[in-house]
Amino acid sequence: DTQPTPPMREVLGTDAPTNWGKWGPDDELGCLNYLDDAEVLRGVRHIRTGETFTLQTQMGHPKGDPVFPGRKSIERENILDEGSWAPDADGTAPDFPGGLHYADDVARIFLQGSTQYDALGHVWYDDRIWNGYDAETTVGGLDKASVLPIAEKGVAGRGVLIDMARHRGKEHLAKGETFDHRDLQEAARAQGVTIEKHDILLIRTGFVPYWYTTTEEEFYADFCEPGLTHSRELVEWFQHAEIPNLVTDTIANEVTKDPESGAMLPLHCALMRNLGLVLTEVCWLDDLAAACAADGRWSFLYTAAPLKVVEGTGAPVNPVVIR
Ligand code: UVW
Repeated sequence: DTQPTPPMREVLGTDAPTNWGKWGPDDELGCLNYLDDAEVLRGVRHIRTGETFTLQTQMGHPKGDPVFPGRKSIERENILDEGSWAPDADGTAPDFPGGLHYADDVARIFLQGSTQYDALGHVWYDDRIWNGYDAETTVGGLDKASVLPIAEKGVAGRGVLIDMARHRGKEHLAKGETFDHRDLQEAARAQGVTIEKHDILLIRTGFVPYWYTTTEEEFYADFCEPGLTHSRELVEWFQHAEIPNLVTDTIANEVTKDPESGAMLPLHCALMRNLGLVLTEVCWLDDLAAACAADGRWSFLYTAAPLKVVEGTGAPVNPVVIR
């Protein structure tokens, strides 16, 4: 295919739906503004049994962590352990009165290198990030729309899980396999649940689990994750449903390459940059999905507290669901 990929503004349309200005000129929370106190209580009303599910993947799994090409798994180094106090050690370990010994680790991580919240300023096109802030504000760290305001707020509300892999009778969706808002609603109907206004939307594809059962070569060969595919109707659907937060078990929450235009990650721009919809990626949804399938209840309280990384492009998180 020799057709050049059009610029993002053409892929999305110059009149693409936007929520810029909706919450004022200084907003850094975007659609999380929908999650007010009443929405938290609506989520609480969907707790029945008290079972809890953590949605983070392990950081530093022996297999390595599923990351977007170009990123790396956490590099964790132990810098103090019992050996630090051995007679032949270098003597730098602190000699605490009472003889206390302790273990310390230091880690180098990609903030987007495991289960994480993307900051609203994480992606952009045409020199503008979320709410119209100048892309210059990203230089050296996000001065605007970093992950910090999201982390300061915390996320809680009614979550609903749509299991696209189960709906299509697959262990995991295939590379490049797509679905849209109509497919989500069809799957929801089959599950007997309704996606309601302001729901935190969780979508299971089985693709992160696939990482743990295949080889690295196979996982990254012709890398194209399955996922939501861009259309104006889909973006309008998300805008009208006022979805605050999209949570998936893929690395990027959308099909990697738009099959129509060839653009990479257009929904990051259409949903995050333009609508202020917050993305949570690389989640582990299998245990939650199994419990939901077992008793047919697909809604619950979803909570998440990403780490408070000042100027961060994103932050690791371990979301907790209570059913
Ligand atoms: C990129 O932006 C490349 O990835 P993600 O938002 O999935 O971390």
